[in-house]
Amino acid sequence: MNQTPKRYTVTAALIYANGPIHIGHLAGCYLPSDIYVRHLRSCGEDVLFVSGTDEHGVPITLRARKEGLTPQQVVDKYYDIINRSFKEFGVEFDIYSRTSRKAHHDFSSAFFKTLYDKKVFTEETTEQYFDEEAGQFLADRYIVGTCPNCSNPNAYGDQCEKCGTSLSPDELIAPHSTLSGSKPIKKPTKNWFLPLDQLQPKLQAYIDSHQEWKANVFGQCQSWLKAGLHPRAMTRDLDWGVKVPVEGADGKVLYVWFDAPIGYITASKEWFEDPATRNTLSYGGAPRSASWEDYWKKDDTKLVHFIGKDNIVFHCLIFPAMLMVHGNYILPDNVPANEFLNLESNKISTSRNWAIWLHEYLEEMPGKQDELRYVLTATAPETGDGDFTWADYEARVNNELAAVFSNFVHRTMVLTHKNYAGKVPAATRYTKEDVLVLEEITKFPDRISTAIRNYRFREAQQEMMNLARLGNKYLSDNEPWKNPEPERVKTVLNVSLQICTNLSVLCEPFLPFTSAKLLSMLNISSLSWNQAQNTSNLPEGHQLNEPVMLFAKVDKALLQKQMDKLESIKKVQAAEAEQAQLAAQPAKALEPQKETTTFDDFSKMDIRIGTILAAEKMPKSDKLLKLTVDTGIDQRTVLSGIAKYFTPEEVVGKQVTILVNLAPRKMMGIESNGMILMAENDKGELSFVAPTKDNVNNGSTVK
Ligand code: B3M
Ligand code: ZN
Repeated sequence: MNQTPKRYTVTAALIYANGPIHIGHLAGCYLPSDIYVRHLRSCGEDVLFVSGTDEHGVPITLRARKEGLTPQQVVDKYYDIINRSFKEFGVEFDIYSRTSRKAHHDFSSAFFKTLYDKKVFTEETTEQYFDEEAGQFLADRYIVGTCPNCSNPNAYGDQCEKCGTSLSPDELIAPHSTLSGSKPIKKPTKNWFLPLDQLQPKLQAYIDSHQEWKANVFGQCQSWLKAGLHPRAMTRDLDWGVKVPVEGADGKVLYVWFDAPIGYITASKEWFEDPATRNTLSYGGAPRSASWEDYWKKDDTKLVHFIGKDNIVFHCLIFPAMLMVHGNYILPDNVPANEFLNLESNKISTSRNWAIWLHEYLEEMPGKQDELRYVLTATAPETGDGDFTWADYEARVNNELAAVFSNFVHRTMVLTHKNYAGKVPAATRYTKEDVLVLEEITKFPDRISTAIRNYRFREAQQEMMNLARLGNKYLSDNEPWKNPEPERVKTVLNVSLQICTNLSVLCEPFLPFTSAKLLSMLNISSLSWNQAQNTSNLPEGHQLNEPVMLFAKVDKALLQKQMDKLESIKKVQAAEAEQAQLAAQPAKALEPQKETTTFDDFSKMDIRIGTILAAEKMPKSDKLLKLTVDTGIDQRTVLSGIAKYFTPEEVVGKQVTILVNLAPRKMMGIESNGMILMAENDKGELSFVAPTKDNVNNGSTVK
């Protein structure tokens, strides 16, 4: 938009209510949006900040099947966990709604009806994939196959999450059903399509007018446009979702990516129409505009969608297309999508449980919200994928939050209490150096603001820390604790206290809990962003409250627990991977029957039942175990190539079948007398051959 916005509508992705929130979600869109909104409000802007859970679509029904719950039970369960953890983490939406509410069913259904009445949709009967075993059409995540774009073998029927391309089931190579695993057949069914192909020129012009978007977002949009858009079905043959409000659509619901973004609008409307849905916020901003329509239909509103990179196509092309054809709505002004966050160098994965879950963090590291907020913003995946590690968490908390921020504030407060009973001393005479420091202080609000408004949150937070660094250095350089001149000490502490005050404003978007503690220590109510340009916010003689420590070093024991938790997940993963690999090994073809042998030849073999009395690993061999076997006729040493499948401990005491008259053989300097008979399956796994009754004593013959 070319004008200065009068108000802002800020949305954060409506996450599927099919699992809890993890740090990847936080770093991807919830922390950046919360920082952005807190900052705007601190500047006195009029902002409506909405989010909620996406409670429709196949991700929900699949989860319900997995957990043995109904879809409604699944969304109720996860809505509660997610909503609670956001609140505790200080991500403060005006409203945290859910798409299963009646208000949303009504509104999204009416939106569809408007497009239908305007004859926007093309109505088409097409052959769609159908799972005969499950008796169901396969759309979206019910069907997977190979992505035609990047060859990812696990692309969904509506999108490849690896390359971000939006797909239709027909485009998948070698598709199969995720319900039964079977190869689907085709069956005709009627659906309503949004003609994205016809809208392409308008969408192209829209994207072209946003060269200022982040390179990853702009680039992806251009490449989809270049490939050419196709009509896309906006309805599905499913029973969970918003019913399609037209005749002849029994058993059909709206495509989840049709109704979900409309959820942003519904949530805004709910905030105005049903005050019970409003969250209580800990901070202010300008008064709100009169109606939800101001936030969605007025040209002087700036609409910003915060999302993760896998949602780009839906927010930058499909939703704008819907808004365009509906008419009356403004279009997204920016969609600052982040890349992904890794955890200890590995991709975060819900299905492999490789994640740090927010609700668990909050429970296991109580009171440490700002520490996590800080580290996640410091490593935010803004321009490329980021990586969270516990070692980095420890280093940043100890070396930055505790050693710089907290240390500076604490020293300033303690000295003021010690020297002046907690009353702000007067600054009587500034040195040249003081003047430079005071001048520098005034520049921070603008610097931080510019970075935030341009979606560079890492840089913004770094700048905020630079102010704390400046204060910490100023205090250390001036050493007021050992300066003999009382007037100088007063001035130094006054300047330091002004920095603390300005920090309480400038840290608030990033560290809201810390800001609140700081305000309470300083015994002031919050100031506006612009006031942080002043260097005399705290008047002389103002009484401060007792100091508290803002940040402590990370508790080693708690940290170790977190690291151990990841280690044990790794072990489970490794075991599962091994299992999967074994299962995936192609079965060996069964050996053909050997040549005929004679009874005489067979009876030359003396086969007995014996018991393993002792076992040990052969040094320098990963195959051989050295066994002592009681054959009933003697006790002897047998070397057996079973070490890959059995440990010495587990074979001791086992009854086995042994060929006792095999010619002795020397291996690795030890003579082996006989051979233990083993059964080998088609995967090459070994098992002992042993009697099935317990009356078979050692020495019994096998014929
Ligand atoms: N529910 C995808 C997700 O949870 C989708 C976002 C909707 S935003 C309108 O990642
Ligand atoms: Zn792909």
